[in-house]
Amino acid sequence: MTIELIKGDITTLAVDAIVNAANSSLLGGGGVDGAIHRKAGKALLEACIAIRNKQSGCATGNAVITTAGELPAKYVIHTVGPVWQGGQKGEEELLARCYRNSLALALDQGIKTIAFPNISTGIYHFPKKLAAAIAIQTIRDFNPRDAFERVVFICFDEENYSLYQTLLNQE
Ligand code: AR6
Repeated sequence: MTIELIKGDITTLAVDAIVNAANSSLLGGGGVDGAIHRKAGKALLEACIAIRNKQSGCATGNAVITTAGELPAKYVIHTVGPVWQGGQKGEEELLARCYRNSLALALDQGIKTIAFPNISTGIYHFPKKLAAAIAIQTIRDFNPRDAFERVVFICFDEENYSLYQTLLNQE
């Protein structure tokens, strides 16, 4: 597995799957979720509504997969990160579960290349450095990691990008 770091917009990536930092309604929102829904168009929203009708949305830490509509990626994996509430509400484990469950879904689907945004570090206020450390460790610990050719961390803001650069270079 190659771990890659990119600075930019996840909606431009032609990977097998991009991960969306969604909310439990699955109906879209701001941040990266808004950008993904805007660019993917109606097919994505309809796929999300179909999942909602079957299983009433997506719980924090879980993930669901849909078509990617008009995006260059083939699939969107929607995961719901925890809202940071000070760190005593299981936020760290819930964030790790987002990465783990997204990879498990991808594995089931035969996905080889996948890109993650910095889940929970925007509107949900998870501390960026801690979130980056959890993201990297969870990806490195995933078993079987050889199932994936390429895992991309895509950072939209400079602060996340430089945190990832530092942490990825530490080993
Ligand atoms: N490409 C990649 N990363 C992006 C992009 C983009 N186009 N746009 C923003 N980011 P956020 P959260 C980064 O707020 O904290 C939504 O309303 C951004 O810089 O999108 O998990 C959902 O519906 C930040 O580092 O997600 C939920 O209600 C990261 O994406 C709620 O926000 C995550 O920021 C989820 O909050």
